[in-house]
Amino acid sequence: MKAQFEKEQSDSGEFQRQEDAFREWISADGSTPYPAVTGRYHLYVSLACPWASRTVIFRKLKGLEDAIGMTVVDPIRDEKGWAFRDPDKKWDNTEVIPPSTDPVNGFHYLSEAYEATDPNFDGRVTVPVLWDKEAKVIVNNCEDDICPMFNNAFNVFAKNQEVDLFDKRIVEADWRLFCTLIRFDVVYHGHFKCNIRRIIDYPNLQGYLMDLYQQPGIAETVNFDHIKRHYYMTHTEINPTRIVPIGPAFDLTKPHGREKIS
Ligand SMILES: N[C@@H](CCC(=O)N[C@@H](CS)C(=O)NCC(=O)O)C(=O)O
Repeated sequence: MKAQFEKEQSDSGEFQRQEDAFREWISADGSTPYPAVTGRYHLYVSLACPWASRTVIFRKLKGLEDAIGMTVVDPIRDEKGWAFRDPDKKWDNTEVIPPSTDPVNGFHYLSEAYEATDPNFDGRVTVPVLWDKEAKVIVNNCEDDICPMFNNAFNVFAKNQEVDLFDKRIVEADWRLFCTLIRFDVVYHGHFKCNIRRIIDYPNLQGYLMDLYQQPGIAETVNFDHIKRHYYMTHTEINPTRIVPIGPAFDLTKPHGREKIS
């Protein structure tokens, strides 16, 4: 079968994810070229993408919302890739919404950020992107780097300095798993046909998921509308009708019962 991304297919047919192209580091000590300066960097994310969502969570937990701006791309990706669209105009299978202008750079497509950084870039344009507003280049497009960078480099002015996200009770690995679990029943179970069981069928996993969801600030980083419209409307090879299901019905705000295991 022809792969969705032919350049990323191994000889034996496995998906070999492309290497992230930009891996520069923001320095905590103020050294150049990327000193940790408030207001200088901007995060481009999709709330549908699990990797990008991890950076959104770290930005939130470290209290970096004032220090690092953020723009959310439209959840639906067509052949031109991630685009900026007016969030009040919802592309919902009835009408194609043209791109709007990103407030930081005037971009219409995220590919313009890649182009500005490396005119020869010919890989897939992915989120998250950490953009330097001063140098006008992408500093880093790898979630594995951006999360620890947010955790360490900005401690000078982070509001939640006492929260060390890497060695307290809830650790980085929990947030990584959270971003997968939260998408499972909503998208992976139906759209990706991973349907032997749902997370909700595992009471301990569901309790764990709800416990993380109920941590301060986390629920507002989760956008089920974006998650569902992204997957069901972007992967037309899997869902040619682009119909987005209304369900499943669930309530992640119910008591999680996890105090029993503390
Ligand atoms: N290795 C990247 C992965 C990011 C990634 O694959 N993002 C997906 C969305 S979940 C994307 O932007 N895909 C664009 C495309 O496939 O065209 C990271 O760690 O940040």
